[in-house]
Amino acid sequence: MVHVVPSTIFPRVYQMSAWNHDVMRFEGDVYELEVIGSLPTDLHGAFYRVQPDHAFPPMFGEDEIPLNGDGNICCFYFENGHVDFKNRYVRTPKFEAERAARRALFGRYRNKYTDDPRVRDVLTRTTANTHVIYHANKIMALKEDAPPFEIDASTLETVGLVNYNNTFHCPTHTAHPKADSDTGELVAFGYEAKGDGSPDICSFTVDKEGYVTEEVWFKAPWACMIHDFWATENYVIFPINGLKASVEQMQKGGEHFYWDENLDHQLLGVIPRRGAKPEDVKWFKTSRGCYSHTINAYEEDGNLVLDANVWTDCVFPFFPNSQGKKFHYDPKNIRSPVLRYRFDPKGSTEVMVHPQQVIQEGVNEFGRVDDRLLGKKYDRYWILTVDPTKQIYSNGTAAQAGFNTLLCHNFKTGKKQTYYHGNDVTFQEPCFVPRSGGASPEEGYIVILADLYRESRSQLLLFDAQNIDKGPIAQIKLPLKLLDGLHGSWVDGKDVDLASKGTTGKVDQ
Ligand code: V55
Ligand code: FE
Repeated sequence: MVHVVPSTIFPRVYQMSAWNHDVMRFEGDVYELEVIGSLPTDLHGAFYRVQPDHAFPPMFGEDEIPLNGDGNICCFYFENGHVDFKNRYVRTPKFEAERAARRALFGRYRNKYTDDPRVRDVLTRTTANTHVIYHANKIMALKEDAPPFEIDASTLETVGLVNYNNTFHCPTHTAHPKADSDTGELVAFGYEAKGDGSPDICSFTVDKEGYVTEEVWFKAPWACMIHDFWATENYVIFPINGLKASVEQMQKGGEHFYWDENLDHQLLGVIPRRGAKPEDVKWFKTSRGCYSHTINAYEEDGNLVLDANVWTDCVFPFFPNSQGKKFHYDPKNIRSPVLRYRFDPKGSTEVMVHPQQVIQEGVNEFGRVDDRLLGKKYDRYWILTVDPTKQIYSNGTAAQAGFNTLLCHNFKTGKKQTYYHGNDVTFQEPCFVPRSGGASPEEGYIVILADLYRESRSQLLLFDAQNIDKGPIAQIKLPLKLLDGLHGSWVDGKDVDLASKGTTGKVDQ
């Protein structure tokens, strides 16, 4: 009898196409990238960023969602006016097990009940696909359902799971921790911290040596996706939205989250950053919407100032609503204005917190600041927006926003600058790069990936951060097209060296 091996073939029309149209599955190096324009020669460091990129056809085929791809990290290493590129998957237990089997063994996004029985005992089923950051001599790949994975800064090899020198006690870790540039601390949290569907949050701080120094556990009013948060000098603030976790739904083989369309409000959970007790948390009500990413926050005259884009409906249309219906709204009607909240953290929670100001109308996402100003008063943020007067390239997908424009907002002048690269181009998240030599805040560059669909290539654009409307000062050409990815970080050259643990493969040698 002939033994028939099922062929490896990815579904062509699937929910993944709500965002990522395809898979890349590529690992490799490109030495000495082509550069149009000229690079500042004192720019020394690396831009790391990650994309979800299914290594194997997903177990649930067309019903897969884009958040479940395997973390595939790339690095653009800059030195002496040269740029080298490297791309490598994170070696998670999931990636390794599926590679050995040459097929998917893990089921749905954050649903262990759908996994192949032979992988029930793995350490973690995370995909490590959401952010890459630097802290305490380590490059870390993050996903909010698991501890970080350390990545070698030069080779992109996976070093292993991070436990903060055995001081980390939470099974989950946000992909959006905030670094405090004054203290060198990393302010972070884990949610669903006592298991799938638990409303428990563990709010913690890692010091500059990589040890957990603050840790407080408390319960949110309900368990939901807490994808990002705000941190100021003295407070941390958790946005609580209607993307609720349901163990019942998971056990039925469904998604981890559902959208509670009957919820008429959201919450802001405020707790002191230092020395907090569980009973110190205060829950402020805010208007209906869907929190996703924050931009920045600070304290002013005893008030908290919180900036974020807030979606008018469920940010992820592929999660079902409470009736089990997916794609429950028309993505053309959704908006995501940038809002500013200002309220007294010591004030009454009986009073609803309304946004003080709409800073930017329309569809906006992936707002970033000069990270040295996280938690502090700041002048500028850079964000992706959709300019409806220009071509909105959607890649033929159901719900891709088509971010065609990079926007810089200046609070001090009230002025905005924008940049449109051309038709059939979409942008990925911008990242601020400080100018070398102790430059003042917001002096530096913006790096941003542009996906050139006509040429099937991606290009990393480098802007003078304060003059994006003048166009890129350099365009770094890639010979391949990356997928729509998520987040990334600029890491200074000396930190790249500190975070390089391997002995081989240094990109610049
Ligand atoms: C996001 C991304 C995730 C996730 C939860 O962009 C939220 C938001 C790539 O994974 O698991
Ligand atoms: Fe994110």
